[in-house]
Amino acid sequence: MKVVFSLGSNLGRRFDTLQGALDALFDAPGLTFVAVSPVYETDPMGGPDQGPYLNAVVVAETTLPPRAVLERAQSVEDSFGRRRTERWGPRTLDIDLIVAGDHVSDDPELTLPHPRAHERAFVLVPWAIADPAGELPGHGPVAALAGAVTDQGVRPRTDRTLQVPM
Ligand code: PH2
Ligand code: MG
Ligand code: MG
Repeated sequence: MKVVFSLGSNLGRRFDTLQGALDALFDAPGLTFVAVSPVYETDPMGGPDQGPYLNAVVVAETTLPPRAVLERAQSVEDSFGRRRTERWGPRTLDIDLIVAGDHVSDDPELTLPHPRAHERAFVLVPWAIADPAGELPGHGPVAALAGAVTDQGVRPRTDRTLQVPM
């Protein structure tokens, strides 16, 4: 099963946090790296007044159930000092599970696909680069969705490239 993660950081050493998170995600068995997008500097969407984010998208293959993939992502967030406080507030690290194969679920703890992915340029634009043939169940090809979200302040950071995890 293919899984897609969105990584974001707008506090602290943002790039180092994204690289550390990428490495940590693949530290344990069960997830196999497929691709990572370029890094984008993005205007904050929603929430309080807060600084710009760095965002990237990671594609992996897994044999784990979606719940175990989510737990992996949350334990990586916790290890980077993530505090679960204000909704959409600033954070050192956010890892969102965007899709898990073609699973569809409205469980509030794990909604699949991610309920806002189809309208968020900071997810769609990097995802379309990492996985040009990607599909968002219920919404269609990622490349077409990415082309439809403009003016959301998503700029490639060509000076920073995430290393493929070892
Ligand atoms: N994450 C949020 C809220 N707003 N804005 C941007 N640009 N990037 C994010 O990752 C982001 C956000 C909540 O998870
Ligand atoms: Mg999020
Ligand atoms: Mg999150």
